Amino acid sequence: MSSPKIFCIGNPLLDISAHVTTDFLTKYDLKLGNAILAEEKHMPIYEDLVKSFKVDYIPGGAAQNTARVAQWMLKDKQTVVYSGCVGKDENGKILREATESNGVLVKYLENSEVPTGACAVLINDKERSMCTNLGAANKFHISHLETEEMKAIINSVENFYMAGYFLTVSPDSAVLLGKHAAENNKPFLFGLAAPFIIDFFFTQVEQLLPYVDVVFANESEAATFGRKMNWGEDLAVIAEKLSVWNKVNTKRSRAVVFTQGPNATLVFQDGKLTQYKPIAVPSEEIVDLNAAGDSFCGGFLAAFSLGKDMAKCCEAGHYGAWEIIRQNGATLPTTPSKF
Ligand code: 26A
Repeated sequence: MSSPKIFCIGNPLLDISAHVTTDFLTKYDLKLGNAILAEEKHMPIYEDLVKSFKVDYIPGGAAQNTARVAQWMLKDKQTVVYSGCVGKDENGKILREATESNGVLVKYLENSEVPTGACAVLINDKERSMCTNLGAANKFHISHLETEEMKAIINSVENFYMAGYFLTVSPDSAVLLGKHAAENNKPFLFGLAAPFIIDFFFTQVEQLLPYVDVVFANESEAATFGRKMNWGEDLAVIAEKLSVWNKVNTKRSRAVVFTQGPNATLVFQDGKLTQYKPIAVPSEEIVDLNAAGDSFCGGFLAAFSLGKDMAKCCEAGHYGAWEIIRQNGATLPTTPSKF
């Protein structure tokens, strides 16, 4: 066991995953490739899903997936710490057991009033649509990071990772960690997570980005960000502008990392664009693309925490994604990482 090096924070969710018909997606007005927060009209979906299809319960939550993949690739137990809020219930226990059994040091806040959050993952022809009822995850509070135990962990870790989804819950916690990272010259890595975060939580994104050293986005998040900033449509141009946009810690240049599914990953840093090819995955080997982005970030984070260069970090990210898209949801392979 080593002392934790990477701090991840997010919304711990239990994924209720099923292969569904397009009629089911239409019934709840859900689109493939999208992730949303459940509104009143979506609430019956969780029961309906269990009644109508064969479901799998899989530990989820974007940053928790990233934490588990990074830990699996780093092997040395408790290199990764993960925090977020769960309910005091069976689903909270399931998440804790799953994440701890992967070797992650779990430091949940627990809430006795609200059940653990759930995410309906609706798969259709390998694409997915996600509908999240945050539940207890929405009860995360900055005071949890101000306990002596958590302060000691935050002071001792070397890297921070968060997905944009957490900005819907506790943006002040995000900024607290961002400031700590910048003041102590520790890297802060951040995934934009979903277009709706950029569309509807842009103020929070703008508040956090100055502290961010590595930004991850897929092509649709990158394009949404570009539109929001009036930076046009060209991903290379958006990456270039974002790489120098509002940065607090000037001791580190910002790397902007845009994944594009099977196409080359674009990286813009220090005035230079570089492209890295992912591992080709024949379509018959793909189980589903759920958590592909999270696992790219997990692999990248693992290599990054070991001080590897950008080529190696992207190679590790591609490897993480390659493994996870050949599994159901964010399920880790039972075999050790080959990285
Ligand atoms: C706030 N929202 C909507 C969310 C999420 C989320 N994780 C945190 N917050 N909506 C979906 N996810 C997770 O994304 C993973 C796939 O990338 C799902 O739980 C799923 O495991």
